[in-house]
Amino acid sequence: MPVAAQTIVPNRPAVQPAGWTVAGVESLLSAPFSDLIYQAQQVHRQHFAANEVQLSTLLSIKTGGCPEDCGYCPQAARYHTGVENEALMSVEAVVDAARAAKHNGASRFCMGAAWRGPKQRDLEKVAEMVREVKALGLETCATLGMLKEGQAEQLKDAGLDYYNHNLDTDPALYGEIITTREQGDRLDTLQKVRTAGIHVCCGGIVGMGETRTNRAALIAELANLDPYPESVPINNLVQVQGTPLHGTPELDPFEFVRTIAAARITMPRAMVRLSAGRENMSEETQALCFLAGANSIFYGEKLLTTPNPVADRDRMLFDKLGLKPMEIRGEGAGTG
Ligand code: SAM
Ligand code: DTB
Ligand code: SF4
Repeated sequence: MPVAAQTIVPNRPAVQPAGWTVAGVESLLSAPFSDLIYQAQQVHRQHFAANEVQLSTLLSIKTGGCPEDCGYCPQAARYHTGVENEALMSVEAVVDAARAAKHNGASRFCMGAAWRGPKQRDLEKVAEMVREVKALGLETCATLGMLKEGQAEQLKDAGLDYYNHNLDTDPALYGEIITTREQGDRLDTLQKVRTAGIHVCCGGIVGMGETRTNRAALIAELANLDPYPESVPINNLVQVQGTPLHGTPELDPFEFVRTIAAARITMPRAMVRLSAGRENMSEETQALCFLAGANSIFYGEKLLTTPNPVADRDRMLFDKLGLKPMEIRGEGAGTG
């Protein structure tokens, strides 16, 4: 009789059955690789079609010149990265890009802006973009920075499905990566997004020189959000010359895959997105990420300012692996 793979029983606190401790997540991350992947596959198949991957296309609707100092970001005004500043795009140009993304097979369109947060006048224009992109039959997502009172409601009224706002890293490391805001500011915006009834897309970045314990702390923090996010992007740092984090030692690809698996196990119904970093990732590593429960990618030759695999390359990879693009799942998509 074949021996069943060992199920990893993480160290959960007794009084808080839904809670994840950092040690519990770290024990997942440290498990024998095959056991971890086996468990992640089981969880994945309980909640999702095994071979479907959602395709999201990103567009930078306002580029560069950001006043924040995020140590990873090529769009911060204070770093000299060669990114050209571009003002907020016109509604027409954004809708044209969304139409092209839909034509290429994307089901979600995500609009990103290099702001600390949107000014009211800009928000009204973004709301118009959301309205028109939604009317094309695409799911809509926006990432605009911190929101003020009432702004999340305006985006909801325009038809925004998801708001992306990442916790980025272990709370204990946050101050080393970003000094112009605190992680608590992020939590405030996430609360506003939730209260407005918009789905939360919230994840982080790995490969910033953090330890496995730091990665466990990030995953535990995300999984303990109540409720946990509907969509969890796991970004591998894209190193851009001129940013403080350029030159950070590369993360071992197996550690990246382990982080995806831990996100899948701790947030079973979330869309786990294999996000930034695919341009320099082997097909084999990407396949392991899908095996570990990733079921969403950014699709199209550019992320916001940095390269992403061209659509043909992804189509070939999907053919090799027998993967299919996920259809839009209707109202409530992402909640599993
Ligand atoms: N300015 C807004 C904000 O920070 O929330 C929205 C745009 S910002 C570029 C969106 C996310 O992109 C960040 O939270 C971060 O997680 C991710 N990101 C930025 N630069 C990155 C890089 N070089 N590598 C990986 N992810 C990155
Ligand atoms: C997310 O978590 N990753 C995307 C999206 N949300 C907005 C952004 C990745 C940006 C990578 C660096 C760049 O292209 O500028
Ligand atoms: Fe600005 Fe967002 Fe980049 Fe930070 S991640 S510098 S807030 S664009």
